[in-house]
Amino acid sequence: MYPTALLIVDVQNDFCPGGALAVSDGDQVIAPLNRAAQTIVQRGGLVVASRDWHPPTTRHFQQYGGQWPVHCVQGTLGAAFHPDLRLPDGAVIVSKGTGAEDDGYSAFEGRTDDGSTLDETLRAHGVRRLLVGGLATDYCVRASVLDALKHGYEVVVLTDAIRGVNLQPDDSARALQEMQTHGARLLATDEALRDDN
Ligand code: VGL
Repeated sequence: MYPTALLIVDVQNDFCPGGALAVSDGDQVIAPLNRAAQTIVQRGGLVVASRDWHPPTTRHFQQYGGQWPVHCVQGTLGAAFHPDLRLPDGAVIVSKGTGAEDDGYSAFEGRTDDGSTLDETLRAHGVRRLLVGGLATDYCVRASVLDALKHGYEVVVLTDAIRGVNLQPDDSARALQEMQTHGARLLATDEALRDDN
């Protein structure tokens, strides 16, 4: 049996209520993700947390021609993981969007502290199956899931552990549909953990 990894996407202060790019109910993903992280570690799996980690000047931001207000600037409180998120010892952090030209929506574009890609890290641990939750459904979760599928991972999206930006009201629903069409399974966290036994 290959180990499973939990990929926690961008559960950072700026994407949670009160943050610079708050996703509505963004903090509601934390409880199921904490449960999943604990269970995955107990089963010998890996927990990976991605973070948006932008330089102060980047084409990702509106004032430099991009789409978004300033958020998740490297080293700021807004870029920190939400204080209620419990990352287990040994969790791997992947930073993305670190370049001045780089949106960094997908965790597969990021690097760990030792410079590895997410794909290299997962392979090194023998991971074939990914549970994915976090923020935001219609951007970084979507992009990370589609990349994971392209890389050949089996992917389960944790439907109660994601929330979307929804610039258009149905963006998250469409993103979920797209992830499913490309081969992701959609399961509530507790079902996914049962299924992983
Ligand atoms: C995200 C919008 C802009 C995300 C990042 O983490 O999904 N969304 N930057």
